[in-house]
Amino acid sequence: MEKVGVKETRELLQGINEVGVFLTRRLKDGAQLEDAVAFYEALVTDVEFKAKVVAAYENAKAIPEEISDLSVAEVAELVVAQAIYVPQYIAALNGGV
Ligand SMILES: [Ca+2]
Ligand SMILES: [Ca+2]
Repeated sequence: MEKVGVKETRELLQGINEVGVFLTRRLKDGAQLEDAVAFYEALVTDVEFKAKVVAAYENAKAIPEEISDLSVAEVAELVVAQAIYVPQYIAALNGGV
C-alpha cells in the first residue's frame, strides 16, 4: 500500500535542477566571484527561485521514506519532473547569461 507521496523528493529534485540550471548558465565561461554574487542576488531578488531552493531542503528528512515507498506512477512522475529541466539545461548551455 502507498503510504507517502513524492512531494519532498520532487521538491529536492526541483531545487537541485534550479541551482543546476543557474550554475550551468553562469559557469560555462568558468567560475568567477561575480557568479557567487549573482547566486546570492538571485536568492534575494528572485522569489520563485528562492522558494524552490528553500522547499528543496525543507522537510528533506522525509525523503528516505518517500524513496522506500516509490510506486511505478511516482517514479514516472519524478522522471517527468526531471525531463522538463532538460530543455532548460540546453538553453543555459547555448544562450547568453
Ligand atoms: Ca509513495
Ligand atoms: Ca521539501
